Amino acid sequence: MPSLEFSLTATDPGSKARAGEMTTDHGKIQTPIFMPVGTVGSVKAVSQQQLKEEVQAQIILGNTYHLYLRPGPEVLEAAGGLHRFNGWDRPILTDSGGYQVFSLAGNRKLTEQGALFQSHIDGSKHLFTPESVMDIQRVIGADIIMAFDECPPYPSDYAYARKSMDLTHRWLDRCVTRLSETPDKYGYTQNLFPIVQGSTFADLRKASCEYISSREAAGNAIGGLSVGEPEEIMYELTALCCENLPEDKPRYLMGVGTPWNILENISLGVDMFDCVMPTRNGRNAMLFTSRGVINIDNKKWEKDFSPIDDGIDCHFSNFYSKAYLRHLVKAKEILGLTIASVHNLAFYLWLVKEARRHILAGDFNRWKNEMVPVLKTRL
Ligand code: PRF
Repeated sequence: MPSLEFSLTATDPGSKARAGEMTTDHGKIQTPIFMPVGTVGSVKAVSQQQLKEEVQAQIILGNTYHLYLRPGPEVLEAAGGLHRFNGWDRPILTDSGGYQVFSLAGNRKLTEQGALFQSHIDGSKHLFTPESVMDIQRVIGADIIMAFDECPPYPSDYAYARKSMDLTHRWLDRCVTRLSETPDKYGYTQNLFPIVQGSTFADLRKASCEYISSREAAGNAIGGLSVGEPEEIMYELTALCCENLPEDKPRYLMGVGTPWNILENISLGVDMFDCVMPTRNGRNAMLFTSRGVINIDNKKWEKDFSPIDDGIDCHFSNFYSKAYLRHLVKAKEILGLTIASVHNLAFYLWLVKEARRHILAGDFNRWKNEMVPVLKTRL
């Protein structure tokens, strides 16, 4: 089976931004792209139909850690994979679980073999290895699957960062071997993306990019950023990684970020993003709009009957008013969570679509510099 294809459509003359197109067996993805996070196989508070029609999502994310614990590989295998299980027939990417083990599980222990951890649901003990994580991702059946890595905390000292990076590289080799020994399960190709680590150390990041690039994967990810370091440091390291990763493969910056983080990182050469921010912050009354950031809890919106955002192409955002959404949030109505999540996701998808349009038009950098202060405005 042919693997994922990526072609560059245009590059921005004023920055390193690129517009491209990725082809998977579940359809095409136009880049730069934002991927809504559907941790347990569901984007919280948002239906698959809303993801297609309102948000215009092209690809969504799932988490190996969560799906392995619940519903578990047996159910997913019986369903015929996650696409069949949740009805999402467009591309899916799954994260490998290492990151979630370290942010969620109790009593975790890292060894050469893998990560021992206790479930955050019932305290049961489990071992993730590069091999088991590949096997689980085979069963889940995502189009893009992530290598098993360790994301060192910020700050980490040089010795720890180096040891951790070397372990991530050895784990990558075990992932590649396991994947080559196991066939695609559901008749379409699953593509492994390796992950660059190296904490905040330029020489480690460069070495990691070289190691990862030599595996000639269909795409490459940048991990270990947006873990508490200052934004300027993140941008420096993203720039360095983009310069040292192949030009002709998609670059995925994991777990980033705010709308302005996304525009800045697009300008450095990143093609793919995911983050819980639009959904998680949306459920906590924070709205991202084309005019700036809104705290919908604030009394100032009580009688503001204007649309949530008439600057983007989403029916929910154009139809429901700020005052009505504020009322739903105050009354803890379930619909409030849905409207806030759909709007924020639609806004993120609108933002990357606009970025792509400006890259194609050749004026991305000028637009980005105008847009960033607008996006940061507290309304
Ligand atoms: N590794 C993996 N998933 C991740 C990260 C990582 O470093 C991050 C870091 N921002 C988010 N999600 N596997």
